[in-house]
Amino acid sequence: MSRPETYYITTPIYYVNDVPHIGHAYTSLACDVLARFMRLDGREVRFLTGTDEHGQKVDKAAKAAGMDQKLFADRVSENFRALAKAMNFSNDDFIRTTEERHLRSCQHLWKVLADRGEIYLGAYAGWYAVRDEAFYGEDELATGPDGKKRAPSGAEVEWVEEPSYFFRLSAWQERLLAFYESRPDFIAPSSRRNEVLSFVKGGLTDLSVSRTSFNWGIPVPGDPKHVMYVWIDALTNYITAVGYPDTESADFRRFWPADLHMVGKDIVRFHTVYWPAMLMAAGIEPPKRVFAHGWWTIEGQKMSKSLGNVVAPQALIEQYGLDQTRYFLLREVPFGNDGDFSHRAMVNRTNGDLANDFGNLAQRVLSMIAKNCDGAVPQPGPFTAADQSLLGSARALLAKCRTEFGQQAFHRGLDAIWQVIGAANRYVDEQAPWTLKKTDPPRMATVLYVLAETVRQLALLTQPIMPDSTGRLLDQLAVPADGRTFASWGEGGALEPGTPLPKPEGVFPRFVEAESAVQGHEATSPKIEVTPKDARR
Ligand code: ME8
Repeated sequence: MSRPETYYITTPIYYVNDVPHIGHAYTSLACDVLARFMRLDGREVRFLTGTDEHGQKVDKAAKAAGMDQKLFADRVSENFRALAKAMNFSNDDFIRTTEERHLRSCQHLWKVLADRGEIYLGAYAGWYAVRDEAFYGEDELATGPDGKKRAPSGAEVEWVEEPSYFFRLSAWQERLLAFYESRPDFIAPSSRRNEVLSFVKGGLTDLSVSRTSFNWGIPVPGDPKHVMYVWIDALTNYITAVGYPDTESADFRRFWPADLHMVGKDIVRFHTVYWPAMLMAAGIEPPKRVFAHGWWTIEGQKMSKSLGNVVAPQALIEQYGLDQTRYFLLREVPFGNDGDFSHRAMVNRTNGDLANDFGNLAQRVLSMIAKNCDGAVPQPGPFTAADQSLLGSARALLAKCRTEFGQQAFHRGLDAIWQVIGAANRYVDEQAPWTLKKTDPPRMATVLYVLAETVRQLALLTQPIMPDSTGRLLDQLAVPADGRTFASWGEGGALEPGTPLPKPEGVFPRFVEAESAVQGHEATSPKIEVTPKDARR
């Protein structure tokens, strides 16, 4: 048997100066959904996340906390592991840049670049923003009302003058442009691609890649007064995790180049300019794609510690549920755009899309089967055009989602799925199985079979987004563990008439309790009852 195709996906590694918030959860969630989708679709997946632990920003944060840098990093890194657990992320690895494997990898890459003449010693004199861990040209800065110079991100900059090694980035301008030209899908969405192209066309200067004014970093081989610039260290994590410097290792050969680096729009330049240039300079293939998603604000405001509006994913999970949080984040905003988080929107998605639409569909179908079909998958008769139309539209969803998720257009995939959920709810109303129960029981059995089969496929396909709830739904349809991948899509995995089904129970509860406490919330979605009326007939 031939080995499955691979899929290597990465999140940014997060700085350990901060508590994890929904911004971090968002990027990793998008990766988790793709990783789960690809596994279900038969790929051998490597999903990597981790923490970025060196550099001046972490050094300062550790000092402010009065702690040893490594102990500080150990502690904060744990919070990101806890986030991954709380969010049910299925990462295969969690890398920390303070690990031995990473030190080896970074120092090796450095030596390769130095041996190839891509790195030289000089002196840096210019502006640096610790918050962004980035160098800025004078022309990029603005002076605020307080007289302080600031980077485009709003971060304060300071003047830095110190001996430094440089990477010959300026020599890579034309080769980078040729690379972007040959790989139209390398940077997505296209707005970001245009931004990067114009930045590179504007000319590149050599990049300072070492610092001497502090020591919290990986020592430069042969010149340990220098520590590597934190971004060189950080980006290298993506190859460390697949075995670099052993480029002949099975992992490296199988998983590199990565299929996708998922990042936020704030760090596009590092991933699409510096990183491919460094890799090409070292004779390593660049990743296949970088997707930069948008920025979350909170109730219309920038999320910040000073405003006290940082949303902790754990708080949302407690309030609304894990899968509700996962669904909301990916559904609410077209992936790639900026989005605003509000409790009202969260309640509307939880109650509208999940409880009313998907939950109610599943619940009424399963309850009717439990009551009227001896608690077993009903035996269908011949299918009518309406039956075939519903089954056909459910069946078409996998191909649609392969395309949309493959382009990271989660919102479009989900929209297509919810259209089928809507169609299935209309079909229930039109077919009125509660009436057929009296007038035509065999037809009722067919209708309920068509619906159960539709729910099975909807549950299969939404597993990557809502693994827990859909798992319980598939349990209620008695779908065996080995029948839950996309290999069981369509007729091949269809429900077997006569299979006994467990007692149904709702999986998408309505958010009621604190609803009145949600500021400004009006009940925009119709109330539903916990046990739908149809089910009691
Ligand atoms: O930049 N909305 O780490 P970081 C959406 N260590 N996403 C957000 C967000 C928001 N409001 N805030 C943060 C670093 N993010 C480097 C990365 S990679 C080799 C090194 C997400 O802790 C988004 O993905 O500052 C952003 O790119 C990332 O967190 C920045 O995390």
